[in-house]
Amino acid sequence: MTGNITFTMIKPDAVEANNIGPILSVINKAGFRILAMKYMRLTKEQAGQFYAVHKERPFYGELTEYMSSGPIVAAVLVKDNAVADYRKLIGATDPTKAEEGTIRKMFAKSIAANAVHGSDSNENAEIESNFFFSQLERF
Ligand code: IDP
Ligand code: MG
Repeated sequence: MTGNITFTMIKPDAVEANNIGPILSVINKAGFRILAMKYMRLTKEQAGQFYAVHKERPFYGELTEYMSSGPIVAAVLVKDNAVADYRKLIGATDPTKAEEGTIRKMFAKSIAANAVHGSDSNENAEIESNFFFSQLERF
């Protein structure tokens, strides 16, 4: 199957709320194929590495604490125009500003605990996928 990749995580709040299944269902119904997937918990150091681009932001400590507070689902998704289409499907960072029908509107609890991650560029989709998955884990 052809297409571009994007990288996503189902964040600790959505896992805790038993929303792994419902979120994967929305992702599949929107036409994304799962290329790789794992269920795991990040250490605070790993969360800090993943979000290193936000190191200087005031919420960095809160974000890395939160992202290591419980298990997450990490996945690589494939679809034509995957990065932009997935950003559209997840909605705005702040769920109060996210459009109806978006994953964050349906499942997010707050601007920090906002249910899912989605890559913001093809370059970051590659970097983020490589952070979590080897070639042997991609199908
Ligand atoms: P994005 O996930 O929509 O791309 P980014 O600006 O890249 O948003 O921020 C990364 C993550 O940091 C967000 O998904 C959210 O979990 C958290 N975050 C962003 N802004 C805030 C904030 O103002 N307060 C607390 N957490 C934030
Ligand atoms: Mg981002």
